[in-house]
Amino acid sequence: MDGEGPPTPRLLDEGAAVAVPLAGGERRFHAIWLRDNAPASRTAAGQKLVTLLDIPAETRIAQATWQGGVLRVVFHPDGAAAEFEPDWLAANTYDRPPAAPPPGWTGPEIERWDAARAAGLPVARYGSLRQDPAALRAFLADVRRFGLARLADLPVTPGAIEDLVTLFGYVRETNYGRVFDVRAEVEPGNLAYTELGLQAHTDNPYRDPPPSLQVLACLANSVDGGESVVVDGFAVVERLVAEDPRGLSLLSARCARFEYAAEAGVRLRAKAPLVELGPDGELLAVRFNNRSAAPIVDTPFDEMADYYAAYRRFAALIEDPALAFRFKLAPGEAFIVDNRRVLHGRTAFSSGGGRWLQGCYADRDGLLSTLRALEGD
Ligand code: OGA
Ligand code: NM2
Ligand code: ZN
Repeated sequence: MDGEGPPTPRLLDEGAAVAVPLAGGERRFHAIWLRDNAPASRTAAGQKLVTLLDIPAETRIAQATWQGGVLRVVFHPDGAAAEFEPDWLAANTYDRPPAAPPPGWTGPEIERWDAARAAGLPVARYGSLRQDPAALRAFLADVRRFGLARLADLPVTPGAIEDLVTLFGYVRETNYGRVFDVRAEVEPGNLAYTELGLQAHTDNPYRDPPPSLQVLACLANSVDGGESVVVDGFAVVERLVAEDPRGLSLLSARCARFEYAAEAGVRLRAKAPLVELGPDGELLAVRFNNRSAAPIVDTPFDEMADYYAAYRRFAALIEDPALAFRFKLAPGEAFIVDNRRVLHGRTAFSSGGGRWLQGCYADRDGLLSTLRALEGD
């Protein structure tokens, strides 16, 4: 004990690590980790100045003591010293019992939804988003939590969608343009530009990476049909795992292929699993787009029949009316989806030019950054 302070940290394994008593209990930290995270090796803006190769490979802790409420560590062999706030150490601990959540898990910031829950989500007013940071924050937080947010009162003007994206991030320009018109065309290069219904899908899985956000805004929708449908792909995966864990392991372990080549000068191709898991089984993304599916050739012969059975079940769950939320966009209404998570589609509509949407891609990182800044995080 150092006088009145908390118990003295204990050196472990000849200084390779230290066990630090913190408010939540004792937490171990490696010498190399502490040295790599020493506050003084960053600029005032938080950017790291020192690379790992600048740190001696044989770094050990020579001494660790509390001084004035902070942990002071002296390193061997060069005698460098660094100080760590206990709150910072507690917030950045990696000394936890290994969690073994089931594959397909998601963190606390994600809430899965079904059709009934989606119907109850708020519809934001565009004017409020522009004027009231709290309203913008709530809207963006819904995108993070549900992968979906709806909006009304957007000006019924071509290009208004771009101003909407500017509120939180950056337009992702593609071969379809910064903003694209979705309406029936005479020689459609994409089934989007017809009156056909579109099975719920994620957009552009033939890109690497696919755009992680899509906004669709309505300028006209006086047709019969032409309803929008959205489905939480993470809820679909949850159902699939509950029924058939092996189905999930097949869809996540083997790559599907996608391509789009209907325009002169465009040959987009990508391969990725239909369900993407992180190395620790965290559910990261789904990709599902029948229009752009290329032959699946990365699943071995002996697994293909089971793979297709899981793929079919995935497709059937997407159609389940309990999961798929349907609504009809009116002029001035829009929605945003997390294109890594939420599938969208539409029902067929009567011909005659009465339906006109504009779409725009953007990315989640910009949205989440704006949201954290609004949250003061
Ligand atoms: C698309 C699309 C939806 C719609 O173009 O990819 O999903 O409502 N369109 O037309
Ligand atoms: N459009 C509408 O991923 C897709 O091909 C969906 C995208 C053409 C930009 C259609
Ligand atoms: Zn689409």
